[in-house]
Amino acid sequence: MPTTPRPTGARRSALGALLAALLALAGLTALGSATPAVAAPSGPRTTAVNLFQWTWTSIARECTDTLGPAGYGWVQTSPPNEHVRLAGQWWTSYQPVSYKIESKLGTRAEYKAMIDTCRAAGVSVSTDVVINHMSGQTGSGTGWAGTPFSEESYPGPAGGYGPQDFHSCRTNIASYSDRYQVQNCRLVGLQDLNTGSEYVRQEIADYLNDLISLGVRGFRVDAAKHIAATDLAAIKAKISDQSVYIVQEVIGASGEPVQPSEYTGIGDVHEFTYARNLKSVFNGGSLASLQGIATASWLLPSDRAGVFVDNHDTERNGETLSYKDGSTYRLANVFMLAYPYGTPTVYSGYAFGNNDAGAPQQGSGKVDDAVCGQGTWTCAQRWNETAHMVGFRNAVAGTSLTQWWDNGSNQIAFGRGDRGYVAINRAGSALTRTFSTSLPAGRYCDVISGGVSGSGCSGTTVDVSSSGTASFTVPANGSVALHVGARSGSTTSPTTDPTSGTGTTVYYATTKGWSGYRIHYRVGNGAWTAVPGEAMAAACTGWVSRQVASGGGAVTAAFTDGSGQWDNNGSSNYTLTGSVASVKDGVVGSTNPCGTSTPTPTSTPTSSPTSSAAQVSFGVQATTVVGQNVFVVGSSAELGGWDPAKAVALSSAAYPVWRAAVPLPAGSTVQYKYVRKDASGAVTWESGANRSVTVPASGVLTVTDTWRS
Ligand SMILES: [Ca+2]
Repeated sequence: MPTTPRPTGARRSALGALLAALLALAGLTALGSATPAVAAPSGPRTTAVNLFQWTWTSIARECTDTLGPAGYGWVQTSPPNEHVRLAGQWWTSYQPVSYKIESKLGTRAEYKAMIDTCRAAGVSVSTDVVINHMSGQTGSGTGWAGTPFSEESYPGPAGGYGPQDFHSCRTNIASYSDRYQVQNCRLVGLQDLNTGSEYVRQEIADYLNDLISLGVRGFRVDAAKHIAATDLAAIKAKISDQSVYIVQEVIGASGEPVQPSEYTGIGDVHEFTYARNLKSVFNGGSLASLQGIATASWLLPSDRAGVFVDNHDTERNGETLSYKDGSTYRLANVFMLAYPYGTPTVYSGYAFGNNDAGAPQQGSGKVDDAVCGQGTWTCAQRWNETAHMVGFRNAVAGTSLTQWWDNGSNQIAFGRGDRGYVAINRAGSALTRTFSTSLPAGRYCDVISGGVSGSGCSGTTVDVSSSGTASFTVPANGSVALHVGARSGSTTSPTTDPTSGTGTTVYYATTKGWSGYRIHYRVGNGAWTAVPGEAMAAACTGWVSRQVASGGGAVTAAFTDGSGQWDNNGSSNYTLTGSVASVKDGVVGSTNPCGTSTPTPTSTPTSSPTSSAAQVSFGVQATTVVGQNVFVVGSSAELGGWDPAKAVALSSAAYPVWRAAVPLPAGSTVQYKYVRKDASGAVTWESGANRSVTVPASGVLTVTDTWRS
């Protein structure tokens, strides 16, 4: 039985070896410049979080409570299939016994429920898949789900493997300079599948397709370096949905024959050199050296690099920073999420002393549900340095590096277009200066010390002048991050362009009872949205809606729950035109089903006030540009409790008045304000004091306000 069953590839920490690795890679990346079409995470939500050894039930809850609201696009789970039954160690997850989805982390039903819950929260699920090998056990045993096995004999439940399905080399990899050994011999005792075999390739593809059928949208391929790239490409070709996101564990190291660049035609590749460099720089190097790394010749191209500060292997072998590095680790996460390079994965596991120690678990080996604030779970995904920086990354998506500043050493600052600005201070004393930003003038909330709270900030407030300058203090070993999605109540005037506010507000009836609703569409002959399309928001009872920037063109659309169920009008799709379109039970209409006329005074009230559905119809006159939408947010739960992510979408059917009716507790008084969101999700609050309204005892109260710039 291996005591260290995971590869470390390069076990080098000396700076000299690191530099040698960088130089070696410099000559190799040119070979990897061919970039065939490979699916990348769609939309601005591109950041993943690896909830290592979290149970499926825990992940589902975290998607709803934290990941979705924070703006994470993906959650990567630990391997979900049957593994060896040993109590204690985490790495049993990496010793497969069968492809039955049943593990110490939960059942198949729980995995499916987790996927559905996460997707309803806007978070796609990526699965860590172990397909290079089976277990490292040489005796006979019984797997977690009851499947019997012995060395090179894994009978099923379906298909299964016998000795003919394993590579003939039965010794351990002894030399990483020998390509044959790396890809055909045993990785620390793990029985190596013959991935050159058509039968084995199909067995693996069947497993991946089973996961896709449950709603999985991405794969992290474990030990990909130990599978020949040609074998992995052949397996990928058998996948039922070629749009799934793939990121591969190929640990780059100096002088080795197998290099990450061989795998970029299949999907993204985890960029270990980047993570090692972050450790070197943040632990005594110079942060100023990070300025140009987005195009560094010794790193993979940005659009092929899966980047991370640490993962479950490197936090144990010391190759990278980890939670044990405290504020330094947090600063490295801020940098990764602020800087425009690669597709990031935030890592979150549990505190450990012994490298083999598993997550908190029961005597049977079944892992306990993770609860933040209890036990050893780090819950790093909830830190402001991660969760709020995911919001930053979403807000600045698509922008370039601007306004780089450094002190020649360990204090740096930079902007992302005119949408964000960050300052990182890896020095032992505070940094106070006037920074030059490209941000619009206004009052911003530092999202590291806090964030937007009501009409103000819960942490530090920073004013940006009309010339873009901002004077503030960055704490010792700390950071400050500002972005246009986190501005305080008084902001500059929103951009207005009344002539371009032509869109189509699409309503869809919720008669299907789906857990979530998305619209997948294109305008005219333009490009389709990335599958599964864009989320629709609750509009009024029985309806969801989304404004499509149609510019007056016809919209071709289908609707989905985001988890495999579709309404595509019997394969004909729906054609939607005009400023308002509704779809209910296959019928297209052109009126706003949530429309609220001025209420007629009820002449004969007969219903009991206690059972009445009192509503306030919130309306605000606001001019917008294409892609912007207007929401109402307020003090009550129905109005999102001041959380812009939970604000109620208003309809533009009567543009320039945006309106929606919201059921509220009869007779209560609520405070509210209007916010705009642009296409990237950036939030702008209207200025001034909170508004207030007293909900009637019954019926609908209509208010019509004017946006305060
Ligand atoms: Ca292999």
